[in-house]
Amino acid sequence: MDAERRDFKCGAVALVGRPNVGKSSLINALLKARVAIVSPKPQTTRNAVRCIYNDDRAQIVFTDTPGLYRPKEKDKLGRFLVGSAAEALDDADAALWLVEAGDRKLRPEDLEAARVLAEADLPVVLVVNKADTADPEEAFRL
Ligand SMILES: Nc1nc2c(ncn2[C@@H]2O[C@H](COP(=O)(O)OP(=O)(O)OP(=O)(O)O)[C@@H](O)[C@H]2O)c(=O)[nH]1
Ligand SMILES: [Mg+2]
Repeated sequence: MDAERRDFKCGAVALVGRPNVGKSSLINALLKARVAIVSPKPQTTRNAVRCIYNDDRAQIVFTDTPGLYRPKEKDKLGRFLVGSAAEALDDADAALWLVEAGDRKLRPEDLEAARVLAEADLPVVLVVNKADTADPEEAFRL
């Protein structure tokens, strides 16, 4: 095997975060194709959707997941959605945790995402999404 092939990497990466944070939009941007449904309404993604990114150095199986939050006992849809996001993490080698740049602090749903990620025990990369919604003046004051 030549050196170039030995350096080739392959892995599975799950995108997780609270509903509406822009997970599906990021998947579409990474793959440069409209593979995931995007809408302004939360709970748009209903199943873990797998898509394959290829370049010269790697093949990455990205999984777009439903948004994480803590569903109430009677919220069957919510429990299904959160369950399928957690299952996607079982199959992943690493996770991207999306939060929104415009948020002034973490919301309860973000903390729920953090809890699920801690249970999954994977390498996690924090992604600050929707960079255009941040107030640059405020960022300097932090
Ligand atoms: N301003 C801004 N809006 C964005 C950005 N990325 C996504 N959005 C908008 O955020 C909304 C939600 O985007 P989605 O990609 O559907 O979010 P999601 O996290 O997949 O949502 P669920 O599947 O419901 O959990 C849509 O109206 C997008 O157009 C961004 O970088 N900046
Ligand atoms: Mg989505």
